Amino acid sequence: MKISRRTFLKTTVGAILASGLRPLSLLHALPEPKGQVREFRFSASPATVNLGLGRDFLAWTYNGQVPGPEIRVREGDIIRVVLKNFLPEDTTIHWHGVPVPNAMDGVPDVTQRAVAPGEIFIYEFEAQPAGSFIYHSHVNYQLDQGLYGALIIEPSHQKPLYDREYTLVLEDWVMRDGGGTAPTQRRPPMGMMGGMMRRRGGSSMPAGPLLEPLYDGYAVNGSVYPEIAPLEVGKGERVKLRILNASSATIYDLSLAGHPLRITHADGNPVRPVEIDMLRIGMGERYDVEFVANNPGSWLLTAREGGFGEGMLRVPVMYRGVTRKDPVSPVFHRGLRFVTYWDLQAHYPPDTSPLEPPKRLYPQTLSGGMHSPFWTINGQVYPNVEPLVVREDERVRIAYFNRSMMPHPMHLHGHFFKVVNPSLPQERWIWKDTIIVEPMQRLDIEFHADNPGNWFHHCHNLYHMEAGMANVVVYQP
Ligand SMILES: [Cu+2]
Repeated sequence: MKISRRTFLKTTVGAILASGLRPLSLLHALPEPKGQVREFRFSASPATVNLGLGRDFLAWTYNGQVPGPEIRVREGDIIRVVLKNFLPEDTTIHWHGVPVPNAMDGVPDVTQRAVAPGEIFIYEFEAQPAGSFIYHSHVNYQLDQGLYGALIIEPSHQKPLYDREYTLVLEDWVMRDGGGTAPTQRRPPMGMMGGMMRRRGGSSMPAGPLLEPLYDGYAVNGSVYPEIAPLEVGKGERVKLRILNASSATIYDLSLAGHPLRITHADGNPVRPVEIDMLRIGMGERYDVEFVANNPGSWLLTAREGGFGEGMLRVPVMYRGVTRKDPVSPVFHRGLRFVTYWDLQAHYPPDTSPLEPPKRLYPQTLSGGMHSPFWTINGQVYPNVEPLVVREDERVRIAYFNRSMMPHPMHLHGHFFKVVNPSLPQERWIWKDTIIVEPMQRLDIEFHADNPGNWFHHCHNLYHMEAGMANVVVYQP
């Protein structure tokens, strides 16, 4: 049933229409899908934004705002996004984490021809499964220029067990015209010149890709502290935070003063709840956490200084009726409770995955950066890479080995994968779609090849991806 819908969507929507055509007339002939159709109209266009600190600057936006509008639908709904490109260059939208049909995945030259200036493209797919996701452009550095937003799929039948919910989109910003591509200081590759040399200007090495910028603002939902409105909570409430890291090159270690956090979902997938004091979240990762508001006051959710999060990201949490002005910061002392991927367990393990050992093994060595402007997988720079060939219904293992001094949040399109954890039975291995491979770490994942097509697989540090750290999973007939 799922297959036929995929095939159906592939053949009927997604056509690039000439500018000015009314796209809806094309769709009137389609049979009514089962879920409710939720239509959104997105204009990708340059716009002046102000994230705080009194700086107006020109960013690239969906509908004139950063982040773009939150898409919130129910599981089983049909999401239809009519994208019109008002930018001076090609664009696409990728639905990060959602296993959409291949033609809807939004990767230029892999799943579609990019949407040229003035063109319209219609994305349409079933909202499945429930969870917290991100949408963003998959062209050039557009993610770091402002083209991203939250995509929330609510469960179809399940009453929320919390009293209040907030979506927090974490964003690293160059607050100048052009965002991440603005002429600004660049971070040299780790290890080069002892990591101390700063580089000015919009380019990096001669003939190389852009190096990541030194960011000058960390925003949450488009506002930099102290401009950001406090998250208001009531005493005794159970509060859910959907934390989405839409940053291009920043990993955060987050802690909320006065309250432990309970992790309930990793990349949208339920995990056995675990109480922690600090949460590490890489680019492209999402965590749902909860806390009980039982400690009235004015508090801060903060990223640790000196981590990869630079410590500048702050979100105030304020109890109703509390007037205290200065919020209390968390203290990042030793002994804070945190978890690794191997401490998490799947909560409702779906049993779709065959239990036989994987048919294919792909070792993926991550390296580069030190003496070259490129980042590589197995020494190869995208697009000059060998594909990861799979057949439908196979179980595939990817063995990462990070031979560099930088963390790489690796992301596989179109599939969730299990994180291999030898100390747990397979049905307890957690499901994710993005995973940080730490410096010099070895880490394995396995996925079930159940979504035919060509799927991008890459580091979610945008600057590593653009510098070559990507390849493609290809289904062989
Ligand atoms: Cu990377």
